[in-house]
Amino acid sequence: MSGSKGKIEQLVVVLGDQLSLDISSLAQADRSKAVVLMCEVATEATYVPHHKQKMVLVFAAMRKFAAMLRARGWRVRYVTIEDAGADSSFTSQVEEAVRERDPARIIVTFPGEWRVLAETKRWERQFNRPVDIIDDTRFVCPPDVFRSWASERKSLRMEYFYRLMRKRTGLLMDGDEPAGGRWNFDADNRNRLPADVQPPDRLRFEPDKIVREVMRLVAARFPRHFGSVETFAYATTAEEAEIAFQYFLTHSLASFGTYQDAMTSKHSFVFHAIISPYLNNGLLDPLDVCRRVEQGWREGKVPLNAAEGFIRQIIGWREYVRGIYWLKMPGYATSNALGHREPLPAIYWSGQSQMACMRSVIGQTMDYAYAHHIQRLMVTGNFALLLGVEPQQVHEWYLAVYADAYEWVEMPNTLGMSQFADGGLLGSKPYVSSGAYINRMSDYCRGCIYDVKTATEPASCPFNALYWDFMDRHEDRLGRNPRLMQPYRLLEAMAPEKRKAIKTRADAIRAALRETGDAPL
Ligand code: FAD
Ligand code: DLZ
Ligand code: SF4
Repeated sequence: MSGSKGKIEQLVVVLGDQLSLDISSLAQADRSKAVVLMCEVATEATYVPHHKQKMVLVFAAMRKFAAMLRARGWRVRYVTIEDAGADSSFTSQVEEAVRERDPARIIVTFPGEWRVLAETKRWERQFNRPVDIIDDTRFVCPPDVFRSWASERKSLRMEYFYRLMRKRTGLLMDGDEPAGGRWNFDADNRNRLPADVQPPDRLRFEPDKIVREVMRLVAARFPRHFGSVETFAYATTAEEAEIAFQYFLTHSLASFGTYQDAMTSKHSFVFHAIISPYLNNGLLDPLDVCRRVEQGWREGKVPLNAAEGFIRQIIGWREYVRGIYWLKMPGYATSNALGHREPLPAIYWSGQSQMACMRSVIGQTMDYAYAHHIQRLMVTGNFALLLGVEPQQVHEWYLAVYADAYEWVEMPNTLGMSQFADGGLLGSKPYVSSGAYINRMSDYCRGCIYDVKTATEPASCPFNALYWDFMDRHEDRLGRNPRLMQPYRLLEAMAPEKRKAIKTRADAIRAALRETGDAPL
């Protein structure tokens, strides 16, 4: 901890995912009159069993950011997790700072979680002084703009919101028209990874002294948290994050769109950017990365399908899920439209499964705190949805295990997009598939003990029986969905004995997962 004693004008609270030099709280503050408070606290460290690498990233990046602020003349009061008490929280640390420095006002940028916003809103009364909660200007769409967009329409489809964001930012626009004459080039982005296409190695940032210290600390204090700490290789400063982004621009962006949905056990990252942790904690600026991707296309270095696909993820999906989060919280957290109640199987925490796809995706999640979008959606998410796992348990898992997981972005992706728990607010149909989709988009099935072509025989791919059983169980709710006409027609045409065999196999899979922790043969 540091900072001299005595009354101050402003206490600026900078949270662990607000590590941007131009964050609105710092922009509003006066360096000569303010003390910046940054704190590693027990409540944040333990509200889910965060992946050890996520914790190393948060703490190391916070420590380095604090050092940078000091070098730029800010007074910083930094509390480490060793100094903070076992029941420390943002509020307990603000309370101590208020007691010691008696600030005239408290300034904080709008937090990324409803829970933390509720906490900051209590400070004004609790500490009897003004608290400015300022908009987070790192986002293109403020929550009230999203709210008014949503209030004007019945269906909140991302595609229309995305067009609005294209117009608002001017990204990939030629006047009022979308560049290339189309808003969306997704149809060009569904390829499997051919054997002769080699994605680049992941760029590793070797741990320096600060990172190594935090790695030791996290391993010692949080041994029961998810994942391993040894393979940590994330960037922990804005300069390093910039290098990571440039590496993506040079080595991966051109192929990003084409192989966006491809999965392979040989390469965990394919042509993905691996920048979400930095966009979400403030080390990279979302609009800046989009502008530079557009520039790559305008200079003829990047195909339009890749540039558009990438920009859509950031000003489309990323902004859209944040809008949904703030529109629908706090009720959103408990949504469970399909009434699912199964426990999350033990394989999600152990990674030990006979299913090659689950083993591979959960295994890389343990090693790198990373899986790309289709792995999250169509392997681990798909399996939990087919099984009927209680969505809140799925949400807790995703919030814990990925380095980029903060509730505003994770929850709508999990409860909405992946688990259909919001009943179709985010997606017009559930993202479910049998093993055939995984087989088409990956090499997992080739090395799997299960047979991806069968559903009811011994050693049949568990996704197959569970897929038809899911359709069967939810026929009342989903049977008239025009986007599910084809599977429901096939289900109708299925012989009753086959339907019964599917149910028997699906029940056996569920029972085995509950009892032994893995799917049966
Ligand atoms: P790329 O595939 O290279 O995409 C580029 C960027 O686009 C990402 O860095 C990310 O900022 C943005 N992006 C892409 N898809 C989405 C999306 N659906 N929502 C928001 N942003 C998106 N993303 C998170 O940042 N944090 C989460 O906690 C998170 N949880 C998820 C949970 C589930 C169940 C699912 C299906 C998706 C989740 N995502 C989450 C979205 C997506 O999987 C990740 O953003 C992406 O895998 C990050 O890897 P990347 O940087 O290599 O992304
Ligand atoms: C994720 C996380 C963790 C593990 N620890 C801290 C912490 O000790 N201090 C902190 O400021 N932030 C931490 N974070 C990120 C916060 O949970 C995040 O800032 C809030 O979710 C914002 O709403
Ligand atoms: Fe996964 Fe089924 Fe393929 Fe095995 S056969 S890898 S369980 S989809």
